[in-house]
Amino acid sequence: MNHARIGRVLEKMRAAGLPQMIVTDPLSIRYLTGADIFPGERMLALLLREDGAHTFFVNILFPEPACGLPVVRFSDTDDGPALIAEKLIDGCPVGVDKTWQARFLLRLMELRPGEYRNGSECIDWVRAVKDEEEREKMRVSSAVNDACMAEFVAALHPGATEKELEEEFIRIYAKHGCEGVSFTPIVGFGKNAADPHHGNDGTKLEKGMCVLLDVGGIYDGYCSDMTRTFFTAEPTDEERKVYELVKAANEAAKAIIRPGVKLCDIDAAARNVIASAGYGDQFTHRLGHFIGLEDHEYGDVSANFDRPVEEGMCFSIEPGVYLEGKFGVRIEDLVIVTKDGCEVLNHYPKQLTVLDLWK
Ligand SMILES: [Mn+2]
Repeated sequence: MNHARIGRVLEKMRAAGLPQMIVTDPLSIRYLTGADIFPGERMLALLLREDGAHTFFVNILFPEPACGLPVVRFSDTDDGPALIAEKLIDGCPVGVDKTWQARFLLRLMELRPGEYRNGSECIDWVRAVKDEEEREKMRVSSAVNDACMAEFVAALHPGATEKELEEEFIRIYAKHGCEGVSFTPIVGFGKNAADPHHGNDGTKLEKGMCVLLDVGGIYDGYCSDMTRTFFTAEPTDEERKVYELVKAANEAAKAIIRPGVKLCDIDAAARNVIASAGYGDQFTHRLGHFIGLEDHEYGDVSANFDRPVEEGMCFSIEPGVYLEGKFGVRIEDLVIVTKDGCEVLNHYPKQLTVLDLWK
């Protein structure tokens, strides 16, 4: 078990008035205990208590975790929530993380009536602030993504379809030692790039189409995520203007990041650049999301989050402008907040690039 991380969660629980908390997200459990158990539909739970009497509940189908915590084992025919109920402190509220299946929580509430609260932020905001070991893993993962991006660009060729490039990109990540992809790579050609979450299809690359690549791999447990947009012919005036605008928005956001600045103000810094050029309505999503063990972790860089950022937080900065039926541009980097600014994890170039594929 990781005492420092569990200690940080206990501090947040104290501040939230939660003497006990049930953590069930397998990635949070791995983060806190080192136990790598993905239980599927079965129950897995880590009960954290402020008095230190933590308990780990693990089905006998999975190997006994050697993490130094008392473990309660159970079988498929046991009543898992009943075992948890026995270890709860009487009369005290119980925090529960946001992903626990309702059928387990509702059963526990029936067995042990009382106050239950969404305590997920006690773990989510701890995961949001990367420790030294994690910062280094995020740097390495993004360096791998930079190297893969160079190979993705080299793999582009006239007539290639989005779908076949998706498959090729997944092979390239595997070749670079990734365990998997952070998400299915997004390959958007021309007007498909105007759909921020385009599902790759049989569209063939033709001269003049823009190419939007939103890609990330999982390396040593940590996700990368980067977007670049390229042109395949001399851009039109509008394409050039939009590209430079999105790039300026990306840079404006990064320029104000330092501890104490609010997430919503970072979003506004980028959004104002785009809105003042008249494209505010075409920037249809939040500026960014937290990232780490998962591609999208809790916490948005958006108007909905006024939390001040802290040194060690890691999130994406990904402004975009989408012109339906025409083209789209998104430019995304990951950053880690430092003591007086931010460290940009992606080094793949961002200047407007025309790929000469029809030589
Ligand atoms: Mn992203």
